[in-house]
Amino acid sequence: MNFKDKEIKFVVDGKELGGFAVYPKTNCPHLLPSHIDSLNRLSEEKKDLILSNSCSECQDQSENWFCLECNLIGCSREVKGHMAKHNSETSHSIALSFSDCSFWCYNCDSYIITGHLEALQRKFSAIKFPDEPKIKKVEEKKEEDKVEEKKVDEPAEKKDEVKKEEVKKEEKLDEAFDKLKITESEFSYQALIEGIKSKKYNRIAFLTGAGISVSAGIPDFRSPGTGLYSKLEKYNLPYPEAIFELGYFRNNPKAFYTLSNGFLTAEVRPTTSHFFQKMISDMGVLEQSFTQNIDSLELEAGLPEGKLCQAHGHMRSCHCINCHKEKDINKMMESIKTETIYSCECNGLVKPDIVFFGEKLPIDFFKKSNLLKYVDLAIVMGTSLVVFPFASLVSMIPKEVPIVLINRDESLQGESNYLFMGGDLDQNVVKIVKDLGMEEQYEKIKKEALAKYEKKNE
Ligand code: CNA
Repeated sequence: MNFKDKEIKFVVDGKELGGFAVYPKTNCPHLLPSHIDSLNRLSEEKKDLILSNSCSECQDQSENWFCLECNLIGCSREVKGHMAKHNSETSHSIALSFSDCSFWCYNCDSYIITGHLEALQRKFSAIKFPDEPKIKKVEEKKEEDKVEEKKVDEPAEKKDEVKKEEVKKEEKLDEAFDKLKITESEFSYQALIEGIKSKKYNRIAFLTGAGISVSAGIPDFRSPGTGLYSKLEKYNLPYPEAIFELGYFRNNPKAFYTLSNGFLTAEVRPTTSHFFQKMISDMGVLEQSFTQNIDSLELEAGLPEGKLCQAHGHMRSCHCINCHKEKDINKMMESIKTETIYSCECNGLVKPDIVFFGEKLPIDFFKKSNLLKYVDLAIVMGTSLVVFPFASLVSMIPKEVPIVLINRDESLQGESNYLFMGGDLDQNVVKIVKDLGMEEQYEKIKKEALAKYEKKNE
């Protein structure tokens, strides 16, 4: 990985990966003590602005910046660029992003960071992405008490039966755990469990791929026999990746629409790995989850949107590839289900907002990748790590930070400070949850998320 000056290109082994990331400047000459004062005031007196705000010019609420000079709020260049316009009209240079609490200098045209700013960034992040309250609601407590009372009333034979069932379940789990392959390289499984339990690791990152959704019923790409790429013969593609290539899509959209029916339209529920991430988030120790998946199952599991970076986009919206107008996602899904091509009034093809090979990754990916410099544990799950630039995220994790890979194949090798948990992903995660002694919290998260899911799909 090679960072050049400020606007850097992702370069791995001399190969440019496409897309740009921005490395923060540490000596911005435009940052003044008055800016820090303004930020302190914001963190004390105007906290609400960090949570909800709109652009002073267009009222957009999706991605806004806060000018440290005059406290004006303006939308980003990804929206209508009103903060950039403000800078060109006034030369007020430094702004705080309400989306991810980073700082940008319009005069340096770069992200900026200093010790002061870093501390403030943490403060704002804590306001914006607070831990969910851990105090149980009175009703919940009453329900739990009722269950406990019921247990006490059960007759002795029933209790024995339940106990036998539990022992059987434990034996089955132990059998499954025996098949898992744990390889330690300077970082032990015990250190992982103790470090999470004690919250020694309190800035955890997840890097995930298709493998985490396989047990939901969505095939991955590359698993031999079951992966999507091994089922593409009938589409007569020049090579499997063509199905997700923009150039190929322009000339042969039918192939994408036909293949996506079933693959992208199936009703799927989150898996063990998604609930596990929500559990880590609820503990207040999740820095960010980066995923290559487009299924949004992390959100279905209850992960807050701000904690998730969907590097390859998602299926929650769609656009025309010609005039770039946003189109109706329900219509898109209907078109996929009926395998008919969805075209815009301008005759352009409509494509869901997933990143095809040959397209740039969302700006969110490049912004948030900077967070990896601050993580203290990285958990990589269900990915072959062959798609770039996502795979290059691993090299952005500081050397001293332990990496855990949970995957059938050992897609990372030669790392130090590294733990490989081979075998089935779900079983490995169940083992971790069990060894953390957090089965109850996990089950509660799962129950709540599935209940919400069922209600939504009624
Ligand atoms: P991939 O290359 O198919 O790799 C998946 C990895 O998961 C492999 O290394 C498998 O060994 C591993 N794996 C699969 N099942 C299990 C299991 N049960 N237990 C343990 N390990 C398992 O997929 P990547 O994510 O690395 O490739 C990136 C592509 C895949 C991205 O562009 C995604 O958009 C794309 N994709 C996404 C989805 C989805 O959203 N669910 C599905 C299929 C492909």
